[in-house]
This record gives sequence, structure tokens and C-alpha cells, in this order.
Amino acid sequence: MIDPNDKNLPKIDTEDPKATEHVKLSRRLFLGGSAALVGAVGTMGATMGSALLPSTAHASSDSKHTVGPGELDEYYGFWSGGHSGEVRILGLPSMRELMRIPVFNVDSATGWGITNESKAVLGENAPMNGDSHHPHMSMTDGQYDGKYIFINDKANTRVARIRGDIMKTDKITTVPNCQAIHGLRVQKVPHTKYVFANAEFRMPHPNNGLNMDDIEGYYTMFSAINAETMEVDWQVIVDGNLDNTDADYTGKYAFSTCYNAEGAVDLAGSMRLERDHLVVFNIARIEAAVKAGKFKNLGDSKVPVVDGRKGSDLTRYIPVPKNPHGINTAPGGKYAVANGKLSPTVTVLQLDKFDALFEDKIKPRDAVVAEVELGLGPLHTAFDGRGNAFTTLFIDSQVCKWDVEKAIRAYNGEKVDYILQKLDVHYQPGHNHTTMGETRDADGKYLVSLQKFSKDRFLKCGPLHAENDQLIDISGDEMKLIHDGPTYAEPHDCMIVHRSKVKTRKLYDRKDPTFAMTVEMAKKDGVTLETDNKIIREGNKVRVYMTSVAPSFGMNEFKVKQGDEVTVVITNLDQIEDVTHGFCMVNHGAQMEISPQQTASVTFMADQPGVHWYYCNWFCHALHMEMRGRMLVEPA
Ligand code: RUQ
Ligand code: CUA
Ligand code: CA
Repeated sequence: MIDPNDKNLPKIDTEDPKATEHVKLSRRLFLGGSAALVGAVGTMGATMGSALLPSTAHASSDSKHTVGPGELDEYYGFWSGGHSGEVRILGLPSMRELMRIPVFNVDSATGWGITNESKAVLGENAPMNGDSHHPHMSMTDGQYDGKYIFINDKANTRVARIRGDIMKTDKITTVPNCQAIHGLRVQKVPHTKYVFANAEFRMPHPNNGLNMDDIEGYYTMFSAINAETMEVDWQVIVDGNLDNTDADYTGKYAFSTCYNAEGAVDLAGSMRLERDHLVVFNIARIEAAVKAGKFKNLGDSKVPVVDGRKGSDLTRYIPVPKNPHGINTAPGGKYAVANGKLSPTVTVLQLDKFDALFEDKIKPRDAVVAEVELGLGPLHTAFDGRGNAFTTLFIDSQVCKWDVEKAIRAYNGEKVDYILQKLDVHYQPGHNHTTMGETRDADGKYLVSLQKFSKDRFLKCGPLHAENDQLIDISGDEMKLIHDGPTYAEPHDCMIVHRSKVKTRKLYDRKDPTFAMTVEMAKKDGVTLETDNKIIREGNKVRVYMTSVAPSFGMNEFKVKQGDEVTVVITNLDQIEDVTHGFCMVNHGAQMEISPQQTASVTFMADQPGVHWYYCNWFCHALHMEMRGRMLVEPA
């Protein structure tokens, strides 16, 4: 356990008059008080390097949360895979990993990034890396509708869409005119027309390599992507940079945090001001401006760009302390909470004041109804639908449960303790999420806290550690830690959806658009995919069409010539749920999944004369090993 008298631990300044009881009592003693924290990113660094701490909390095993073998979970969790570039599906409360959805990465199990169908989604010369942060499901009337899941790629400025019925990525959009899409949310009401995407980094315009130093002229922007077409419908230039975003429950506003109101290009500069801001976007006014032609185009891009910098009619800037990070709308739709990060406070905004704000009847700070201290390093807030909020305290390594209405009363001078409980988490949480908590249906059953560090919680696997996703029971008055879940890099964020909202297919529809292009190609070749096993040659392009039924391919062997570009197209005729086949051409870098009733194709060069075996690489039958065939490449 931590010895508070240990001389090696940094001192906490309990004499600091500005520190509240909660900050003073902060159990993690390896950092200074709030005064030391503000502006002290160096200190945050020190935290990360802190000595291995013994764990203090162990899960209370409670059988009501146990999901036995063969039992199904109550919730789907959609986990961002961070710089793995993927999305993962977990079951809750078991925290079992159910599936991985490749998005901005290459996946050899499914052939994502290898098959022609996935390459068509990724686009030509697509970067094969990604940094996914924020998965969000489409909504209708503020409730999850199961249709799509959207996720950003900070690394390559992209937004992807995953289809909820087959859990595969079906569209990827590169957002023009900006760098690094970070914050992402959906319009909640009346339905998800737009996916809102924040570009984080300010850059010169035009960005032609002629100017690095005129940082005054840098800017970044907020983008609205049409959820159906996945085209960027419009962009808004802003002051400062953009971090996270959320939307309200009227459909009228979206709002984004900014940690760099200073417009700095270095660390110290971006911490100079005591307050940065929240930018509020008036969606109707922006749409009207675009419609009226009050926009410009940048570079080759056709996207209408409007100017939402300070003084614009389209936006309002609300000052909030200091380098804020998460912004989270409460399920009732009345409030949103901006999380202070370098300030130990959260800022509560009352969203029905935004109408008056845009009519200039009130000042920006009048939309703030509370700004209260919670502890060190508040990053994100989740809600239980019963008036309580749960905020991660990165530096304190805690989740703070607090009462929103009481916080407002305390801010107005009443002597009321708004903090209900602080629970140690292990260690340094970023996002946290409650079951259904980002919708009207918040049910307050579980909270997931996503920790950036696991330190001593798991067996060591070398210098690189797993992260730790903890499951917390919030159904009672007290938060109870019930599960530690190691995860691979890096679940920034997740989203927890009741299983009733998700309806997936058992088999592919033969008309599925994910392989429509391949069906089209077969049609041109006069091939019926469901019956034919045929080779079509067109110059040195060879298309090999075959079916598969466990445990055999429709073709045992085929012949091509050295120098041919070979496309193997496989249609899985099995109608049985879960009988997925694979296709792998040995030594040719070609491998893919073909699920029941799916068609998939892969193209490779036949440049080595000789016999080359292909085989099924998804275990499908007792004779799965025998599901194989030969390609003969005749020398040129
Ligand atoms: S951000 S740790 Cu990429 Cu969601 Cu907050
Ligand atoms: Cu088909 Cu294994
Ligand atoms: Ca700042």
C-alpha cells in the first residue's frame, strides 16, 4: 500500500487554500494539488512514469453479473481499437470479446485490405494504418437505431461507417481541407442526418509548403458528414483547434471543445490561457448559409466551407477552463458537461439557453450553470439517467460520481455536497461509459472505465502493457468494481448498446451491396456466381470463378500462365449459419473470408511457374484440412 510518509512521493499541498476537501483527500499522492496541476503537463508526465503501485482494489465477485457458458450478454459494447485501427465488439457484463471489425487496418483473417471488395471501400492507395477513437451508433429520436456505427481515423483524417446488420465497414470518407479528425458524434434528433467530425490540428491554407511561420493564418474546421451518402455536406472554419464534440437532443446544436484557443504550435503556448472555449454550432444557420451560397471552396474540394470564426452568426464561443477535453450531453438533454483536464473542474452548460445565446439575449458565460471541482484531470463524463454523473479523473486515477443538480446548487452558493463517491480505478482513466448513457435510454446499470495503464493488474507480457477496461456496477447507491479487462491498443472510447437494438444477419443476402461490384463483373463475364465454376481470360487478366460448399471448392485445380494477373472469385453456397470458408493461395499474399452466401474476390500475380496449393483457412468441416486445390502456373 502507499505510505503517505514516503519521502520519494511528491508532496501534496494540503495547505493550498484553493484545494477542496476532495482534492486534498485525493488518494493518489504522487502529484501536487490543483495549483501545481494547472499548467503542469510535466507533472502529468511524471505520473505516467510513477513507480509501480500495488493494486488497492479487487473485484467483488458477484454472481448476478456472471454470464455463464452458453449464456448471452445483455449489452453489446463497441470498442474503439485506437491505433490498431479497428473496432471491437465486446459483450457486457462478461466483457468477452465477441468480434473484431477491421476498419483502418489490414486483417488477414477476413482479408480486409486484401480483397477487392475491401479495397474498393478503402479506396486506391489507402493508407494501411489508422487511429480510431470514437465509435458512435446512428440514432433516431435520441435512441440507438442499430443501423450504422461511425468511427474516426485521426491518423489519416477519415471517417468510416460500419453496417449494423453485418458488422462490416462499408464506407470510408477522407475529410478534405483539414488534418486529424479527432472528436466524432452523431446528430441524435430527429435522426442521424449528420456525423459531426472535429479536425484537431490547425494548418495553413493553402497548405502549399510555402509557409510554416504565419501561424496566425492557420485554422481548422468542423465537418458535417452526411450519414447516408458519407459525403462531407459542409465545413465550418473555427478559431482555436477542436478536441471532442457532442450534439444536443433537439437537433439544433453541436458543440466542440477547444484546448488551444491560444493558436499555439507548441506545448507551453497551448497552456498559456486560463480559459479556452467550447464552440457551439447552429446547424440551421449553417445550412441556410450554405443554401444561400455564402460559402467558399478550398483547393480542389467541392465541399462548401463557411466561416464560423469569432463574430460569425453561425457559432458562439463559450469560455471554459483550461484545455478542456471531453464534452458530454446528459441523457435528459438539459445539460452538457465540459471536462476541464488541466483544471480540476467540470463546466455544466444548460442547453436550452443556446437559443437565447444565438439571439444575443445572453452572454456566452450565461449558458454556464455550474463550474465545480471534482479532482485532478477530469477527462470525460458519463450519466446514469437518474441525475448522476461519473467523471474520470485521469491524474487521481478515480471515477468521481456526482449529482448534477446539487452541483448547480453548490455553484450558486448553497452548502451542499455534490460529490457522492470516488472510486479508485487502475490506472489513469480516459473515457468512461454507462449502459445506453449517450441516449435517451440511459439505464444506469453499468459503467465502463477505460484506463490507459494497467501496470500491475495483469501478468506481464514484456515492456508493452495491456490497457485495463474496468466494469463497474452502478445500479445501487455505490459504485462497485466488478471486472478487470485487459485490452490491446487502445480503447480510447466505447459505446454500450442494449442487445435489443442490434439486429444482425445470419447469412449474407445475395444482393448485398458489399459485393455488388463483383456480381457486376461476373455478369459482364457471363458467369452466374451461384452455379458456375469457370475461368475467363482477357489478355493476361484471368478471372477464376468458383463456388464453395463444405468441404470443397467448386474447382480442384486450375491453370494460368506466368505473368497473369489472377482474380479468384469465390461464392460460398452454404446456407448454414456460422459455416464460413476461407481462401488462401499459398505464397501469394492472398487470403480472405467467405461467409455463408457471400461472394469475395482477391487478385494476385502468378509470377512463379509451378504448382501452388490453395486451401480453406476458416475451419468449416471435419474435412476442412482436405478443402484445398492446386493452381498450375505454366512458364511464360
Ligand atoms: S479522446 S481520453 Cu481521443 Cu476520446 Cu479522451
Ligand atoms: Cu471450408 Cu474450411
Ligand atoms: Ca489552452
